[in-house]
Amino acid sequence: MRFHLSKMSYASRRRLRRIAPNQPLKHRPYPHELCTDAGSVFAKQRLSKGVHHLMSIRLCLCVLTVTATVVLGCSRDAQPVSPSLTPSGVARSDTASTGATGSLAALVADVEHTVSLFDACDPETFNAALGAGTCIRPGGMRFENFLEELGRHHSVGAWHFAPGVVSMRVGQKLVAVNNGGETHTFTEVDEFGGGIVPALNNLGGFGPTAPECAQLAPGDFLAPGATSSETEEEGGVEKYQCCIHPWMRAEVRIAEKEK
Ligand SMILES: [Cu+2]
Repeated sequence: MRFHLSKMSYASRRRLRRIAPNQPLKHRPYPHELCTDAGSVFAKQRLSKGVHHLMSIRLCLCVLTVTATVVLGCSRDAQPVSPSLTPSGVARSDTASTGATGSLAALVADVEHTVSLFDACDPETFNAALGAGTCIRPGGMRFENFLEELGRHHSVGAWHFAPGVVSMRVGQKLVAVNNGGETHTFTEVDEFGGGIVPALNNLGGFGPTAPECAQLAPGDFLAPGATSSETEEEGGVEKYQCCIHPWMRAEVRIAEKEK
């Protein structure tokens, strides 16, 4: 019982701190003290020994209820933190807690690093120029503006991989997700190069088609919503690009496993 009261007091302090963070902690009553005070006032009004006895039972029940709540609450707080996705979509191994069970190595191996493939195609103008179904997202950049920006900047910012640099470890999974409205590829290349659409290559000045882009299989094309993944087997730096929009690029830095 002494252990439970001690644990309840600690958790109650935490709960009160959340409610009123600027108040000094030592002046705030604990929940079991509130129960005791209320019980004392009530008992004095009755002035009966029997009622005192009844109140003692009530107080015990009150303390037990609060203790059970605190213990359950502490149990939930003690859950290990699962690897989570950052806003950029990358699961970071350093956000993983070792928790009470399971080894750090197992948690690191389970981490996925996601690269999102984005675009901003306008379905009306893209489908009119390139064929029905080319773009299936709502709104976006008109096709003529897309070509103009590509010619001027040799890239179109809304068409990109995010993040552009991924840091991960051997044994972890690299996942590509097409969150755009057009088909893209996430193709590993030895060196960044041109894609498979001559008009875009010429407009952007990307040079000859990368050899890996010239050997694409049907499964290498990721439709909107599609994903691909692979587990990295060895350390080093890998380059990935879209073979349709060659300025969409990512560098993946893979560290060796920790011994
Ligand atoms: Cu693309």
